[in-house]
Amino acid sequence: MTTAPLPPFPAGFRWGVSTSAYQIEGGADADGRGPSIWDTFAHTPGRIVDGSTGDVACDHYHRHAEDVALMAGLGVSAYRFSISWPRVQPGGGGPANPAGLDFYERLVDDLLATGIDPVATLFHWDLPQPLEDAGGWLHRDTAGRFAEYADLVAARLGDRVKLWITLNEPFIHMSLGHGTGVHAPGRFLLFDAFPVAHHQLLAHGLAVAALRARSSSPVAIANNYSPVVPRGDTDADRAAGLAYDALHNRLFTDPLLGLGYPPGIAPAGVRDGDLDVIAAPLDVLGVNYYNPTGIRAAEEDSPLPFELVPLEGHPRTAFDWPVVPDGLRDLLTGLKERYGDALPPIQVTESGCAYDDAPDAEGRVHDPERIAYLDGHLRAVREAIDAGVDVTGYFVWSLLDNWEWAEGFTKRFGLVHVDFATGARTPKSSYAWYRDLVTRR
Ligand code: PNW
Repeated sequence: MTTAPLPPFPAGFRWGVSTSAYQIEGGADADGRGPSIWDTFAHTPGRIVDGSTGDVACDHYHRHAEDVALMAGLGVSAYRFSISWPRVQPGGGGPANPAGLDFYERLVDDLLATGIDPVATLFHWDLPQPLEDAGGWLHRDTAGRFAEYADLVAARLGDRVKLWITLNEPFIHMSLGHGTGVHAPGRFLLFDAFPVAHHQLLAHGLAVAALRARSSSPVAIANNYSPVVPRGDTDADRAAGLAYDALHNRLFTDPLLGLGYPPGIAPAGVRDGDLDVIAAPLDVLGVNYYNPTGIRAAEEDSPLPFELVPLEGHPRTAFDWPVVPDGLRDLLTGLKERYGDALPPIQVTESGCAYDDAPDAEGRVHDPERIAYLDGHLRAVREAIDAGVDVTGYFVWSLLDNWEWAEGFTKRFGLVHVDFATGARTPKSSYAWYRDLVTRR
């Protein structure tokens, strides 16, 4: 690497790494955990490209001490993990399973003892299966169940978690989980999936109130954003770009920040008062960014009003996602432009890339592409800060290679390589790079 050192970041900037429960924990039947929609989905033949499941994943449930030690070695100031709802409430309701909360309490206490801020996401897509059987996110009652679960978690950990994140990427959970069926629960509803947006947002708002009643720590939501690059220059292409932007980038954020649903998108089932619940003040906006999206008008016979087009002229990751660091800068400055003073401070809660990393003959894992990716995206964050956007943290997705949803074990996002046959962890060269960056600050 011959690039210049990264410019300084503001004092107190939070440097972190992210993971999620189903992707790393394993321990699927341990200590009273119940099934989630991802257990059901992964065990359904044909859903996961390599036929794998998260039954064992990185076995973090049994190796969390080793993983906290890896973070200590990395020198990060924060760790974003998610709490598995079906560990805490195996049936999706009722009293807590104490053993489930015990696990997260040990993790949180280990982190604090190591000087790492625990950042807990309450829902990273692993809905308890009994709630899905009762209608899942298509059913309004699921929002209330989520607030009860948030209350149970905050009653135990409210004094120690340093930042709460209610939901992870409600857009991806709606679109891939319920629109196109690529993710659990595997529903193919296309635009009939909109109630899933409203009920997740309602769940978020009710959970904000539940968390504030038990904890003085700040509260956030982590949204996925993808700046739209219009492709084609007809009016129909431009209209398609705006329609996709409203869907991906504004459907959740507009109501969260008090603007209501974008015109033309009105989920059925919105009741009086719901928008006030949803617009509960946020302390932090979590931004997950991977890549922009090329959009043009769809063919006449398409069920969708837009078509996604691959963006040419960029390096690509093993996911075939284009590497576009400037997209992150434009996203951050665009959020500031659109929402102005209503925009809370931002933390980039996920940023990272998949490459086909493998140990060399000496057992070392070299991932210069990941170093270049992170370097570029951090420069983009720095540029956004210079342009007046209040960005207060950055979390690399991910600490570990892990179980990448429908892609199973085929996509490696970690700073640490994991041999999925043995569970052995090997820090990659990007781990050393991020450590040097973080510890110099
Ligand atoms: C996010 N897309 O998911 C999730 O929060 C992580 O759990 C996941 O491992 C990570 O990004 C990498 O995929 C996404 O198709 C899944 O645009 C799909 C998309 C975006 C984000």
